[in-house]
Formats: sequence, C-alpha cells, structure tokens
Amino acid sequence: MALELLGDAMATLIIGNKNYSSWSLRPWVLMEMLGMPFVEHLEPFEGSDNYDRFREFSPSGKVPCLVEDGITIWDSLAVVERLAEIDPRVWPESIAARAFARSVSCEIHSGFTAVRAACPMICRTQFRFQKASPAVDRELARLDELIAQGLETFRGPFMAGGQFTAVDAFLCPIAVRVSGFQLPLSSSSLDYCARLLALEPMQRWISEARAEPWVDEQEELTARKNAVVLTSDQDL
Ligand SMILES: N[C@@H](CCC(=O)N[C@@H](CS)C(=O)NCC(=O)O)C(=O)O
Repeated sequence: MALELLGDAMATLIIGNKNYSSWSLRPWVLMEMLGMPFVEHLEPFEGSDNYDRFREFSPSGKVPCLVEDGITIWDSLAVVERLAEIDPRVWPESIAARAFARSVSCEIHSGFTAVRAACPMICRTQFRFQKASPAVDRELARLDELIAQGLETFRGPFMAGGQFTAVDAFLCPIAVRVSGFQLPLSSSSLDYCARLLALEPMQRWISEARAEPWVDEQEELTARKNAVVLTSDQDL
C-alpha cells in the first residue's frame, strides 16, 4: 500500500487488527473520545511477518502510525504527542495531573512486559489466567498502586481527574486484558477498568474486533498456554 493511496484530506490513523493490536487501540480511542476527526485505515496482520508490507507505510514496520499532510508519525507515544499539539485536552490541564499522566503513560509504554507477554490483548475471547509468576504479580501490584494513586489524588472518575486523557487511553488495552483474563486487581482498579470498557468507543472497538475474520494463532496459543478459555468466538 502506497502512502498516496491514503488521501491527505484528513489525518489517517493506520491500525492493526482490533482484536489484537493493543498499541493501535491507544491513539484510536483517544481520538474517538476527544472527537478528533480522522480516517481509520486497518491493515490486517497476515501471519507472523508483516514487516516488509508494513514498511511500505510505517518506517518501523509496525502499527499504529498517523499520516498527516504527507508526514508520517509512528509509535503510539509519538502519535499521542502529535495529537497533543493539535488538541490540548490530550493531557490534563494542571501541572501535577499532567506530570502524573505522562509518567504513567511512559511507564506503561515501556513496562508491564510480563503481563503483556503472558496475557496478549485478545478482544474476542474470555479467559481465566492461570500462570501467576513473581513478575506478573509485581506488575499487577504496581498497576493497583498507580490506579489508586491517580484516582485518590485527582478524584476520578478518570486516571488524572474528571476528563478522559491520554493516560486513560494507555490504560485501555490493560483494561481489556484485566477483564479478558480475569486478572486479580483491587475492586477500585476493577471498577476503573470496567468504566473504560463501558465507554462507547471501547464498546465499538470490541464489537468490531469480535466481527473480524482474522485469527493470529501465535497470540491465541500464547494466551492458551497461560489461561483457560471460558468463552470464545473462535475455535483454533
Ligand atoms: N512501541 C510501538 C509498538 C508497536 C507494535 O508493536 N505494534 C505491533 C502491533 S500491536 C505491530 O505492528 N507488529 C507487527 C507485526 O505483528 O508484524 C508503539 O507504541 O506503537
């Protein structure tokens, strides 16, 4: 796919499969929640090696990326920072809330590798997680800690106050994993995750994910190694 085919009238957000692409979900849900106009272009994963095909539009060979007036911005964090230049509501207003939101977003972006590896985001399947490990337990405890800190300090209902901002977008894929794998978190963290999943764009993302025909066997097998399948729209 050549970039010219995407059109340049409006920013185009190129995403992967809604069922699996946790990184794509972040800028997508943020733009949807803020009502930012964009064209969605979904480029499905085909097998385990999409690098050459994705390199035609994304320098890293990965999604998401944002194409705007012939400029390509790749990596979800860079995309979110570009969105912040366009719309100040991307980050919270107060310095303290902004500092917290940015720190948590970066921590999520570079961390939580044990939970990410053990519990891939799979929207269509309901699992029960069974492979606890010290690394996963530590990350879940940290997740509880940072959600509690955000809600207590900024008084909710979102992570850095009354409005949905980028930090909530970064937590949306985690909310899918928490619910999809029944991960053990505190009741206030579970309530916060449920609040994210109830948002209209999240409901739409999940129902569109469930309607997708593509199956990523590698992700599905990873999940099945670590968890029992409770309900699935997809037999392997
Ligand atoms: N750090 C990158 C990670 C992007 C990433 O890993 N994207 C995955 C999809 S969720 C991808 O494009 N993988 C290529 C592939 O599966 O072939 C970001 O934040 O955007």
